Amino acid sequence: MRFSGFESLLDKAKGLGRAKVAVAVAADKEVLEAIKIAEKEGLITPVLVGDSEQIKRLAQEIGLSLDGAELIHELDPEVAVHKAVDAVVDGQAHFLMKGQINSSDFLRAVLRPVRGLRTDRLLSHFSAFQVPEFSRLLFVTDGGMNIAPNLAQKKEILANGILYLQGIGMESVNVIVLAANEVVNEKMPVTLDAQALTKMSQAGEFPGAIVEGPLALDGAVSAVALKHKGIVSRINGDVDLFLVPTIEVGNVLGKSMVYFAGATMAGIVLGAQVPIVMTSRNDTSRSKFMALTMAALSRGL
Ligand code: COD
Repeated sequence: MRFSGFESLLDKAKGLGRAKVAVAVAADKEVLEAIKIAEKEGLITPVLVGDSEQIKRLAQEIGLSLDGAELIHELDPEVAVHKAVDAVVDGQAHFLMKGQINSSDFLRAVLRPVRGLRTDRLLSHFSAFQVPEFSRLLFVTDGGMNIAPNLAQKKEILANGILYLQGIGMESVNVIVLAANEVVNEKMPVTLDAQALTKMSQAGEFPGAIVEGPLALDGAVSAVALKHKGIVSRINGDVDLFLVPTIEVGNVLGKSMVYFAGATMAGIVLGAQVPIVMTSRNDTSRSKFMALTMAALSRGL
């Protein structure tokens, strides 16, 4: 099963009932607009942590009712993130969302050694893209958390992504380990890692997924490109998930889809005790709402 677009994720998430989401540094119009839509769709009730006067003013401006919401007043953004993590750890909220705060500061609070949200898994960023003219959602990992993962970390990042996609209903996942070309070359260490991951996949280490690489972007999405290059690929242009070599590649790939191709992006963090919504501060309210939907869907995985 494949997801044709975000609406199909939303349909699935609606069946799960409401969850409480703690929003770290919530005084932001796009964040609150996303909360408003998610609340209306029956997905969430919010715990809004931040400058409560500003939150109330913005809520009034966009017509968000705060009747069912909890407000935790905190003016200092760094302290607000910790209070939002506290709310999750203390069972006041089922998951966490990043608001108007820098990603690294947000993630450091998530990873704090005492009363943090770590597990025995590596945490990794995972994003979904709805690209106009594309018949299915595309997924990218990790363009937001792990900076330059080594082979063992790439394996964990991949496992997180595959587990998520299988958990939300995709029985088989086509993964391309992205590189600049298809030839394994020791001067390009990314290609060596890609080859190693492909071998692991062939040995059955990623059940329910086909992992192939190294492959360049064109061969990942186009059977015509593969034919021109004379490359045989089991995935044959039908990629679901891109494993990128570094955070920069993931970030540029994602933002290219958004800015050059008009895609909508939604990002979450996997591998923590609870789902975490982590979108870019520049993302639209629709992006943030879709990320909330993705996180809501992953409850219980
Ligand atoms: N999963 C689990 N534990 C982790 C992870 C992870 N992905 N990363 C670090 N840890 C643990 C380490 O094992 C260690 O115990 C502790 O956390 C601190 O590790 P450091 O010293 O490597 O971590 P930091 O605090 O310097 O950096 C961790 C960040 C996640 C903050 C850092 O990697 C980062 O800034 N990533 C990029 C975020 C970003 O800018 N994204 C932009 C796109 S929106």
